[in-house]
Amino acid sequence: MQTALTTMASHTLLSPFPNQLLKSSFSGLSFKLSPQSITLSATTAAASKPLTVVAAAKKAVAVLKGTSAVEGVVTLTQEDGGPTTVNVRISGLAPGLHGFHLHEYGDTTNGCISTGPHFNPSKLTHGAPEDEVRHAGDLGNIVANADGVAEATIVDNQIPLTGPNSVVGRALVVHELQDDLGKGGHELSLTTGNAGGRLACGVVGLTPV
Ligand SMILES: [Cu+2]
Ligand SMILES: [Zn+2]
Repeated sequence: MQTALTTMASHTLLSPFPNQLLKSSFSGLSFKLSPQSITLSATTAAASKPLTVVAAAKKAVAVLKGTSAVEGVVTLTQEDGGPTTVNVRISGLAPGLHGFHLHEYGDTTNGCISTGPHFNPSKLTHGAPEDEVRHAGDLGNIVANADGVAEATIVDNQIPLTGPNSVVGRALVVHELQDDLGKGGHELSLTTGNAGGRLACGVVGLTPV
């Protein structure tokens, strides 16, 4: 804090503004501000644009758990209206492919069952992440290695962290079986990808950027 005060004092001396103005702007600053806040205030005084960019970055996290040993952590980050980057690490899986979706509700009162169907604001049928016709929540499959660990980075345009289709408050679910991406010919292919039981799930919640 001593450093911050010293910095402000030297800034005051260098300022071309009349003393009266300096006094009022100086007293308007609270000394309870963290160093980061002081930096933002200084940035705002110079140009307001950088502050807008800082405010638009969003980050969320989901901690996945179920009734078995399957568990994991998934982080979602989105910058300024761009795509959402999803970082996945889930352990305790059988080696191989597992369906991975964003489900409609962040409700786990009855375990992963109460998270409802795949998030589907456009009312389309189930598909692959790269398909035009897909649920917004269709994130495809993740692959567990021989140790039962699946790690993936998914970049997707249909699961924003802000706006009317925000996925904050909804849930991520990892499944027992491979998602057939709508192409398996099973009666469940066009709704769930026939991906079997829900092994673990977690509600997407905001976390500091
Ligand atoms: Cu699912
Ligand atoms: Zn789906």
